[in-house]
This record gives sequence, C-alpha cells and structure tokens, in this order.
Amino acid sequence: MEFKRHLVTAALPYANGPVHIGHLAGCYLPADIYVRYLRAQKRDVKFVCGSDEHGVPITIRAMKEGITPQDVVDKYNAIIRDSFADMGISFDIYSRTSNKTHHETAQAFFRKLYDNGVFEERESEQYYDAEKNTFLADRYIIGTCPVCSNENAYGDQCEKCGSTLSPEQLINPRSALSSAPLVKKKTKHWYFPLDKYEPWLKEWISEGKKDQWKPNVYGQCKSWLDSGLQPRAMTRDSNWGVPVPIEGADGKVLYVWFDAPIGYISATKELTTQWADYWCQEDTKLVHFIGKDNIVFHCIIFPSMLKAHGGFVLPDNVPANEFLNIEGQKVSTSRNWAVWVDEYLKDFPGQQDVLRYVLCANAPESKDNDFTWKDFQDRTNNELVSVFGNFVNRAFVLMHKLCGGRVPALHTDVMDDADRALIAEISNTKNSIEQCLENYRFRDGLFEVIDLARKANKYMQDKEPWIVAKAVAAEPEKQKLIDNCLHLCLQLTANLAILANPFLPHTAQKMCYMMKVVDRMLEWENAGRTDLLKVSYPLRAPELLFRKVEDAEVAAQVEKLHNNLKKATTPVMDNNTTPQQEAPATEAENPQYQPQKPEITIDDFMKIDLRVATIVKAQKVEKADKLLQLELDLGYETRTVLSGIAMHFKPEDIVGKQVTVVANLAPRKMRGIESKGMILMAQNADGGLVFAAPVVPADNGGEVR
Ligand code: B3M
Ligand code: ZN
Repeated sequence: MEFKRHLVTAALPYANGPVHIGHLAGCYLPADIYVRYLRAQKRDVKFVCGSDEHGVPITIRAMKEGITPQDVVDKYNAIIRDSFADMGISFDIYSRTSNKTHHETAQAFFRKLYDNGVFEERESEQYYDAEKNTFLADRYIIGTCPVCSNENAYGDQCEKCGSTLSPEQLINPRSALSSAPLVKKKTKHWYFPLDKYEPWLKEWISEGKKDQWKPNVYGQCKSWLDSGLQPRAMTRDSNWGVPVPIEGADGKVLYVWFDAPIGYISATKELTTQWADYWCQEDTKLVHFIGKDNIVFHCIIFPSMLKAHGGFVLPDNVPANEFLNIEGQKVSTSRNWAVWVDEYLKDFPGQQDVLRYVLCANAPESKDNDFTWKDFQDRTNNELVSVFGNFVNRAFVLMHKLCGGRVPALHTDVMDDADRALIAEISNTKNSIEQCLENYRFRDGLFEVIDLARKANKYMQDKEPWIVAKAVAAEPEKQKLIDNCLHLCLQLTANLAILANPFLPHTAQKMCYMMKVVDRMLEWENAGRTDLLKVSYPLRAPELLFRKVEDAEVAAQVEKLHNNLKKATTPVMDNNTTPQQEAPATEAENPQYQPQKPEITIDDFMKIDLRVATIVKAQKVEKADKLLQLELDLGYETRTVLSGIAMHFKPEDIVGKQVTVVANLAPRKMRGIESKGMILMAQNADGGLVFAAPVVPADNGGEVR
C-alpha cells in the first residue's frame, strides 16, 4: 500500500512523575528520530502525544503528596512537557487527557459503542469503603500477602514478593483510605467483549502482521491470543477520570486504558481540523511507539475498540521496545532507581544530543539493555568526540589553515580511487540509513552515521594534507591534492549533518551554523550530494561539537544513583506505580526476586562442589573497578579467587570473613590473574551484597550440601 500520510504516536506518559531515560530510550526517542526523518523527506507526518492524566496511579500520588489529583497532573504535565521539549522530542502537539476535547471525544467514542450494543453490562460485588463512600480499586485495598506475609500488600500485587494478587487473596484486607471496615457492595460495569474480537484479531495479527511486526511485539500478541481473551471492564467506580456518558452511571468513569489511547485522536483533533484525514483515510500509516508493557493495549485492546467503532484506520506497526535497565538493575521509580531526564538536563546542560546518542546506540530494540554511566562516558568520548566531532573539527581547522578559510575547489584531473570511494560511501550510507529507519532499526541507522565519520577520518589520515602542505612551496600543483581532500571532507561534513539530523538535531543545527547554510540544506534529498557547499564559500571557525565526559562526572552520577536509592519498603501509598518503564501488575516489577531458573535434578546439583573457606587476603585488581582478588583458605589448600564485589566491599573489611566457594568451577583468567572458583553472594533489594556463608563459624574445607 502506498501511504499518503503518517500519523505517529508516542505513549502518553502518566502525569504522576517525571520521565526517566528508560522512557526516552523505549519510546520517545525512536519516535522522534522516525518523525524527523520523515519530515526531512518532506513526507506528510503528524506526531502526537500528551499526558495521560487519569487512572489510579495519579490518585495514589495525590494522596501520597497530600494534594488533589488535578494538582498532581498540573505539576507533572509541566515537568514532562519541558523535559521532552528540552530533549528535542519534536511533537506536533503535546496534549492532555484532562482537556475538554478529550473528554468529549472519549465520551462520544464510548457512547457510540454503547449505542451499537457492543458492551455487556455486568454486576459484581466489589469492596466498598463505607466511611469514604467509595468503591475501592484493587490498589486501594491493603492486606497481608498470602505468599510472603508482607502486611502491606496491595489488592493487585505484592510489591515485596512480586506476586500478582486479587483483593480476595489478601489476608485481613483493609481500606487504604480509612479505618472503616471493608464491605462488599454490588456495582455495575460495562465490559468490552474482547473474546468476540478474537477471531478477527487472529486474522489481522497472526496472518497480517507476522512478518511485519518486531518479533518481541508479535510474540506477546500471539501469546495473548493463544491463551484466549476475556471481556474487560471499560468503566470504573471513581471520581477521577472521564465520566461515563450514560444514564445511571453516576460515580463511574471510563477505565483509563479505554480513554488514554483515544487521547491520540483527541490530540490530533486539537492539532488540526484535518484530523479525520489522519484517522479515517485508508492511506494513512498509523504507527504507535510504546514500551513493551503497553503492547497488549495497543495491539489488541485499542485496535478492537477501533474496529468496534468503525471508520478508523488501524495501526500499521507498533515498534515497541524492551526495557532499559540502569547499572544492571531494573528501573524502579518507587525505589528511585532511575536517571531522571530533568535532572540529567540540569547536570549536563547543552548535552542533549549526547544522551540521545547513547540511548539510541544502546536502545533496547530487541531485548532489555543496560545503561551504565561508564558506557555513557565511553560512547561519548570514543565515538562522538573522537570520531564524529574530531573529524568535523579537523576538516574545519585544516580548511582554515590550508585553504584560506574557504571551500576549496575539486580538481577532477587529480582525483584518485580513494576520493571516488569516499564519494560512493556517502551515498551508500544514505541508502543504508533509509533501509534502517524505514524498518525501525534506529541503532543500526546511527551506527551507519558514525561509520561514515570513521571512514572519513581514515580518508583524511591517509591523505595527510598537513604533510602535503609542506611540499607545496616547492611543488605548487600539490595544492590541488589538498584542495580535493578538504573539498570532499567538507562536503562529507555537510552530509553528516543531514544524516545525523534525525538522531542529533542540535548538533546538525550547530553544523549548519558553522557551514553558514540554512536549515533547508538538511532536507533528506540533499544527502548523497557532493556540491552542497559552494566552492570559495567562506565558512565559520569550528566550534567543538561535543565535549569529553570526565571520570569525576561518571563517579558523581553513579554515587547520585546510589544515594537516591530508597530501600524497598512498602508503606501504604509510598509508591508510584506503573509508569512506562515499569512492569504492570501482571508482570510484576520485582528487583529483589529474580525469576526462578529452570528445574534441575539432584544429580545436576551434586556436580557442584561447595566448600566453606575463609578470606585470608583481599586486594584491589588494577584497572578493574569491580574486581577484588581474594586468597581463600579452604583447609586443604589456599587459592586465588577473583570476585566482582569491589564496588561493595573494601578489601580490609572482609579479611577474616567466611564464605561459600564453588570449588570445582573451571579456572578462568581475568586481567592476567587466574581465578579458581567463585564465592557465593546474596543480593538484596537495594542491590547490596552479603556473603552467603555459614551463620556460625564452620571448618574451612567443609562441604556445603
Ligand atoms: N500512560 C501507561 C504508561 O505510561 C500509559 C500509556 C498510555 S498510551 C495510550 O505506561
Ligand atoms: Zn508477597
């Protein structure tokens, strides 16, 4: 199908907290790169987003902070909106689901389904707080977890052990709002019969999208469909949300996941009177960028709603990303283990593109990935500064030094194979990047950009114009070689600006300024050309495009993360649930309990020789921040074991401690030292480690069974 226009959406963030870099990497940055690329191609595209301002997380945050839900959304909507703007996430509109247009649009949508007889009305018994006169969402019911006895488990999930719960399973359930005893009361809700849409969904997804959607997205859909869909309540008892627009529905609002995706439609309506072209014309390509926890809502529930309503396009693609972990741990907003975008921007002013670069280069496109500050530093210093920035800077400096500050001519009579190869590289790179971006492979696209800069550096290094310059006095015709080299390097620089623009828009702007060209040069069709800068055109002095990230900055950020970390306690409401990056209740975010590994037999276990040992010596390993070199007394021998615990323990503090060693582990060399075995550690919720060792002193060398 030939698409005439694109409608690109990015998940509406809950306005109950700031956005963190996991949100950016998962959804907003790839969406922005895609849209900037389409715009550069002069394709018709609208990019819509906004704050999701309803739902239980927001009311919980309000209670926690002692303010109204409206205060909460006003506060966080502003913070989120500014972070996005600062990062150069170029929405055409950033709306809010509390807007009038949205309430009207969502209500009309519901009404249409209601009038068409789509919904099933069902009565059920639900917990009710008689003192506050309100039904209680599962989150508002607290009780003792039947699994781990945590006394503050929620009605939908125990935050301590990660179990998914229902209020019925809680021992001694109580209200989070008051001390009134819980009562059960009948309530009526409207259910969307997802089961009836199952055959249609199977055809649409299993047959239509199998080869088109990313495997992680398709796989999740398939497993939902395979396990069978159930009717889902699309209304809630609450006073915060979009009121249910029918008679006899007082005190009821639309389920937040019913109204939120309709927010994409409302935002488009606010943006343009032509909104219906984007939503109702077959030749619109609708693309939803989201994080993986939103897949079912965007691939199954919302399309079924659109189908039931009729007249709307369905998503062509939903390129959801996986999660970005931070320094090896899952992001957790409740424990404050996150890198917040607004704080990054304060700590690294003017360094938006550096973060865009690192997050794209390390984007969790097909699996969860890890963000570390060390990697941030390495990528910045070794790729942006040393490769990209360095090349552009040298091209400018040499042009000023050897070519009088003007774009030198290209003398075709002395062109050689290297020159021609470089020209070919430019258009090859353009084509490759197109392939990548059309297929949502943003990391690969970015690597192509850096790779072109790398090749350009090599070209310049091989041509050595600074050496050739020494011969020009004696052989004036050699100036032609210098001219050709710098002519091509500068044209390549102009191309780099175009190709990097979707990824690094601030940098592309800076480059335009240095080259004294207007923004229009950045149009995609100009990529591949080698006549972008006119001969004899005077260029500005270079500015450094990127600066190095210092060791001290890395250390400060890592320390900040650890200082911010809150112990995983579960006092009532001390929680900021289910933002983009955190797993929803069904797939519990649960840093302290890793999923259990596949079953093994007793024979498997008996192969492992576990022994008690005492640390008799400990020292740091040079140039390895994580490793400690330990000498262990196993009774029958002393041996060296390397352990990755240097971030957690000082060598002098652990001498004399008893440990459990995997004694028959194959030896391994690290940093030139042979490690014979491994010591066992237990990991706490806050990432801290403790020795897994006998509680009372035991004999060294004793078997642990
Ligand atoms: N606000 C959930 C989330 O941020 C939700 C997305 C809505 S997209 C329509 O994870
Ligand atoms: Zn529990």
